[in-house]
Formats: sequence, C-alpha cells, structure tokens
Amino acid sequence: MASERSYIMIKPDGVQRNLVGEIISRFERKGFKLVGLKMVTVDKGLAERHYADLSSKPFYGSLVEYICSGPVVAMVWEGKGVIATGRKMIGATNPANSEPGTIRGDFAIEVGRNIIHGSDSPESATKEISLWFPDGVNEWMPAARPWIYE
Ligand code: YYY
Ligand code: MG
Repeated sequence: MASERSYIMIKPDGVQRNLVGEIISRFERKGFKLVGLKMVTVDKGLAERHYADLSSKPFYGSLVEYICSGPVVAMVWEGKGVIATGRKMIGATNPANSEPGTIRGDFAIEVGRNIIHGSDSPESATKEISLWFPDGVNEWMPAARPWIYE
C-alpha cells in the first residue's frame, strides 16, 4: 500500500486548552499511524514560511502572531487517505461552519482560534513535512496493521 502522510499541527490555543491528548487520540483511534511528534515554540520565520501562500491575506500578520504565541504540537500522521480524511476530521476552516463531530466543530468558535492545522493536498503535505521535520520521521510497523487494512 502506498502510504500517505499529512502534517498535522495543534496550534497554541489547542495546547493552552489541554486538547493535545484528545486530538492525538482521535487520530490514533481512527487507525492512523503517528510517525512524527514534537512540541515547538515557533519563531516568526518558520510561521511565515508555513503560511507563505497566505502572505497577501489581510489576516496574515495576526495569523503569524497567533502561531508564535505559545508552543504548538507538530505531528506527521500516516495512512491510507490521511490527507483528505484528516481534513474531514478537522472540519471546515471557520468553526462556525464546522460540523459537530469534527475537531473544530466540537472545540472551536472563531476562525482565528481554530485549534488545529492539517495539510490540504499531497503537495502541501510534502512541503510542510520537510519544513517542520527536516531530519525525517520514524519508520515503524504497527502490530495492529492487519486489523486496520485488509
Ligand atoms: O487549511 P485551513 O487551516 O482550514 O485554512 P486556510 O485557508 O489554509 O487558512 C489558514 C488559517 O488562516 C486558518 O486555519 C485560520 C486563518 N484564517 C483566518 O484567520 N481568517 C480567514 N478568513 C481565513 C483563514
Ligand atoms: Mg490550509
């Protein structure tokens, strides 16, 4: 099976609100495999590079400031369809439109405090994983694999 990877990041509000365990648990219980995990206090340059595609948006400055306002939890999750499914689990960008049952739908109210980031395409996943995990991630074989994939 071609394994797909997504960059998932718990933003500073998710850390401050003690949602790290809840969020990791959702991805674990789904069946995805954790291959990268670290807490990072983000400097402005890294935040700007991560959100470079949004640099012309009016909210870019406050977005960068928010990402630097406290530690984030940077992760790489692996599994079949993890990029698209991860986005579904996260929910719509604006929590006002996020369905209940999604992470943003259950735990967030405002777009500028929406708890979590997830890569939106294979191209951005590759870019984001190399930006946040330049030394690579961890290869391992979960014992439960035959009970998750047929
Ligand atoms: O991928 P996703 O996080 O769902 O949304 P993006 O369009 O990539 O925007 C990144 C980030 O920017 C979003 O999570 C919150 C913030 N933002 C905002 O503050 N105001 C907007 N109108 C749109 C996005
Ligand atoms: Mg995005």
